Amino acid sequence: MLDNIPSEIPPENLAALAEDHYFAANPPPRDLDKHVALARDFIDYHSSAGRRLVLITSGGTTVPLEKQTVRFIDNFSAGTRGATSAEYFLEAGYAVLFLHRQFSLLPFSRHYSHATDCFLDFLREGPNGSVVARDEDTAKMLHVLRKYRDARDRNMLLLLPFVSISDYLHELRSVAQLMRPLGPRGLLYLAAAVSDFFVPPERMSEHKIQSTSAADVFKRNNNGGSQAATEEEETFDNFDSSPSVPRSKRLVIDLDPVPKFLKNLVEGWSPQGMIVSFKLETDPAILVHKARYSLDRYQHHLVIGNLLSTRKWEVVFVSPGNPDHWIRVPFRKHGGESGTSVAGTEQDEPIDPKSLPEGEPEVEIESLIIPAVQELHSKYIRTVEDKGQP
Ligand code: 9Z3
Repeated sequence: MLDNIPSEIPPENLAALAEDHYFAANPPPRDLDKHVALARDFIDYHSSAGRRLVLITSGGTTVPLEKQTVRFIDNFSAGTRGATSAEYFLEAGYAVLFLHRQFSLLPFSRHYSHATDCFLDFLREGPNGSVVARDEDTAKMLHVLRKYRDARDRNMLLLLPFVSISDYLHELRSVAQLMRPLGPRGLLYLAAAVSDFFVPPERMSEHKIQSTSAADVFKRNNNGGSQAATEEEETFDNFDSSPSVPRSKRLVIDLDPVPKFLKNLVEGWSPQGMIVSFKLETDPAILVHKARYSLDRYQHHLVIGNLLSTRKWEVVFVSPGNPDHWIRVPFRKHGGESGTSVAGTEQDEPIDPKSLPEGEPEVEIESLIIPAVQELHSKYIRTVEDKGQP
């Protein structure tokens, strides 16, 4: 990506160089200016009210394979963590700027937008052609609706969408920079599942990647080429385990690593805000180690580690100078002695996913995460205000 770099450039400047190069080479999303204007008004409004404001990132980023994108790489994230956290932050008095993957779960509407919780299932036809909530769903729906309306009417919730990894990074950088006036009252809560790899624009096809060479033959003939309109001989090799598939019919995707911006987020984009990031792993043996590594490397104030399989049941808080702190929803061990329950911080190892009950936990873990983050944020604000710096 960055060729011919003089060897005497110190590593911290290299990161800045990689950042500049990335943002210059990858075009911003079409609506960036519009989003920045909305975010600026929102942030200024809450900043002058002296309110705390959290920027939540939520959902997965796509990795487009073509400029006119037909195909892209995606990930599992539905945005449950981000959307649920947003509701608890609002409950705690924070203004919420919700930077989310387009069409992923949103605060409040998430209760009625799953495939299994389709909103139409909660409605019935009322008198005179009206549409009403079913009697058994009315109480909950009214509760959710009131909270949603209250957040919107008091201008406490701003929703900004992104799609691709480059949209996400452009939006995050711009919005984080706008948060400066909030000082330590600004909180970044990075729950989006962000791709580590991408196709750089110079290697990205403009048009849909073709699965046959039929278009090449067509183009050649229309350009007055002399080759016959037959497919060229395929070369077979034993490059991988499926040598019977000709190389020219495979799609080999070569991805570059996304430059690591998370440190710049602290130092450059949002130097006074508190930064909380999530670390996702699938292997319990490395979770805490990787979360500590992220904390040291990126100098965030808190890294919340979670495992794909148990993320709704437990997370671990890793912060500088503190022991690892596990947060768990109470549950009864599946297959264990009857009545054995594990909760809170009793156990300092990841739970064995096989011991978890089937289905979803009764308590949303975000109802425990947000008050704990809020407490750390209060301490952070006090420290900054007392000492004049974080
Ligand atoms: C998380 O770890 C989130 O908790 C989840 C939430 C993505 C697991 P869902 O949307 O899932 O509720 O379905 N987010 C951070 C993931 C991530 O990409 N982290 C980076 C990493 O692990 C560091 S910022 O390297």
